[in-house]
Amino acid sequence: GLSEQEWQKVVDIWGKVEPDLSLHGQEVIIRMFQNHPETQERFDKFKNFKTLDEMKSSEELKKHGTTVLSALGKILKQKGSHEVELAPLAQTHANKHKIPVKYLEFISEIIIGVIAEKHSAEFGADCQEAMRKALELFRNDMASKYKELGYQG
Ligand code: CLN
Repeated sequence: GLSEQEWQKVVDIWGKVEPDLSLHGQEVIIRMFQNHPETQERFDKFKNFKTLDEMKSSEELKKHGTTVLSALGKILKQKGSHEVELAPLAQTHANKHKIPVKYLEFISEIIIGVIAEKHSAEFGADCQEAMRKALELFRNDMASKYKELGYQG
């Protein structure tokens, strides 16, 4: 798990992300589609986007980015006691969207990359490490839930 100081770093940096959640979310989703095109295929509503312009000008994509990051923020703020928030997410991502754990790894690295770019001064090595651990915990707990649900992920 993470120490109290590590959780504090995670929560503090999230406080820098939150005022501009939709911009961060849009960036995360676009970068994920560009770096890992197989993830785009999972979205009926986005799979036909071809160009970067199309992605950038989509309000729907921006809205989805906000949805994802606000769900993640709620989870991170639980500092590991996220059972209640995580269970429904594991349920939909296993049974409905069929999202392998590998894709959760992709998005985790991208989230770290986007924060590093936008908040380099506040997101030093120790803070990055804390965020990486928090996202690992999130993924591990998603993976355990997946198994309970009979999805190998
Ligand atoms: Fe996701 C929908 C949170 C990673 C694919 N995702 C949702 C919803 C979230 C949410 C809240 C709406 C409610 C629901 O269906 O449940 N997703 C998250 C969080 C993360 C996340 C938090 C990790 C940080 N999701 C992913 C990916 C995966 C994916 C690993 C593919 C690439 S990133 N998510 C989906 C899909 C939907 C969805 C396909 C359904 C979108 C729609 O059609 O509305």
